[in-house]
Amino acid sequence: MMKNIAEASFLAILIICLSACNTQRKMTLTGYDRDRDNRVNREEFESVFRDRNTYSDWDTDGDRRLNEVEWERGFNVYSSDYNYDEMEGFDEWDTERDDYIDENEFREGFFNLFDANDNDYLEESEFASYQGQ
Ligand SMILES: [Ca+2]
Ligand SMILES: [Ca+2]
Ligand SMILES: [Ca+2]
Ligand SMILES: [Ca+2]
Repeated sequence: MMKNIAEASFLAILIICLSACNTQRKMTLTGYDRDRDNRVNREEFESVFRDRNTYSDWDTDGDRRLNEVEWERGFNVYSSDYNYDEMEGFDEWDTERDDYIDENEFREGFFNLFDANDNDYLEESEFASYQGQ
């Protein structure tokens, strides 16, 4: 009897561990996919940036906006895997045309960059390219 209980608890622990491990591996998207539709919309994407402090990492002089130098350096340092030539330029991201990328433009720029199929959602494969940073 004791043996059965021990076996059962062992199995239970194993199952919990396995599902926890799975969840962790899939955290990349599910952690941010609040409405659980298996894709990340612009609103959900916002929290990715908040969690990671990406914008402040790029904003090296801390004035809460990115000039072109900071923007280019950011890509070189943090997104070296990206082919710079394929990216939209600084001017494309600066939709308000004030020569700075504010946090909103930054997020939008990244979202558009990752949303390879332009459907306004980041699917797991698209999102994974961000996680690879
Ligand atoms: Ca979602
Ligand atoms: Ca700055
Ligand atoms: Ca701007
Ligand atoms: Ca997409």
